[in-house]
Amino acid sequence: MSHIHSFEGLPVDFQDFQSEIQVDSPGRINLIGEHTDYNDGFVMPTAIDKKIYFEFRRNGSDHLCRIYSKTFGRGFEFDLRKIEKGIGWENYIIGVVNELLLLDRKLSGFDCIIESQLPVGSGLSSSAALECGLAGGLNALFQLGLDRIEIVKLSQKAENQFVGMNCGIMDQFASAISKKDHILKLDCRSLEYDFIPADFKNCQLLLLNTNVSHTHTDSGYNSRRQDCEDAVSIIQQQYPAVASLRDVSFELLEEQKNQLSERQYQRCSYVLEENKRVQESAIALKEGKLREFGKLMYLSHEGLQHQYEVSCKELDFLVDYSHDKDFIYGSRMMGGGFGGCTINLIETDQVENFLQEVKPAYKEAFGIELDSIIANADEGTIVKK
Ligand code: GAF
Repeated sequence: MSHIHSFEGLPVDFQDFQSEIQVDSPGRINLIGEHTDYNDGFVMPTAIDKKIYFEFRRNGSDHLCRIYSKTFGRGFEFDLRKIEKGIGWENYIIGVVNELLLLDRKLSGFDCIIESQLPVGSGLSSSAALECGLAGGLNALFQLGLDRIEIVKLSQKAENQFVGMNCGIMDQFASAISKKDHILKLDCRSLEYDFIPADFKNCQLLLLNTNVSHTHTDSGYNSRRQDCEDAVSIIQQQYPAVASLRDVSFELLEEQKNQLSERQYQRCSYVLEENKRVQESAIALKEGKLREFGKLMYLSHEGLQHQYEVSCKELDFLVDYSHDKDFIYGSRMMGGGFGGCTINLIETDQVENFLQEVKPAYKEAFGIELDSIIANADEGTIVKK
């Protein structure tokens, strides 16, 4: 028998909710550096101005936790003494609570109201926003003394262990650590980072949401990660010092090509090339060379489509559609893939015209509405008392 109980509608005693802590927890975009994080590589994400909002209060119980989503119009309650897996979004919440308990942090009963601006499955990482927002809020509510990096790590662990998605650290890091009007450049091995001004001059970042999600959390994503890890294990037989693809040069990969399957070789080539593109992109953006950065975005997409094989026909359609438009400097799929959004660097004064053209074209091709979001680089998790 499950100890997690779902309920519909706002509980009566939530109607006059006096919160002790409020948290604004953002979604993220990634400019470039896809599927590199779990290979100890480089990424360039930032939090955006689309968020999940939380309100927290202690409820006087030792063990009862009640969560209500205004967005879904329903909620659930669970018991701190009987942690077990739930379904769907419940696991991001219970997973974080579980990690806090495993760290021996003293929690007691709490109530939480959540409202989200992040479309689920769009690749804006509503999951990391949920995890980091919850962890940040409970940290403040119960004065747990965790720093931001600890929050990032435990949120990632919750997703790996409890949800079963072997994600890297990028999404949680971006959601928690970003700085308004800046792009993070993160070394996922050392966790060293710096900020690049998000100065896109006459351009903006436009997200096009395919509104498709072809695979469930996991299989496709986890199997790509497995391909990379298997390749590393093979290379390690001759080069034991190689701990991840970060330690593999282009020369070493060529030398090892015959030991690897064609698929493993393609996955590895993509990762090495994408890491190089991140370095080049950081320089291009710092120097304001937006066209150069845009070309790297297109190359990133090509690699994701053909070598890493995580794109899909809807994403490819949108990237192809942008290609001959001089006012679009770059376009690529963003995030884990198999659906979600493309990210486009587009001249600001062309956005409306372009949307009027691409939306009906997409609808005609797939029979699905295309949604659009202008994404601005924003601050990571904000906790307010
Ligand atoms: C998902 C994962 F959660 C990230 O860790 C990252 O690997 C990304 O896909 C691909 O770059 O968002």
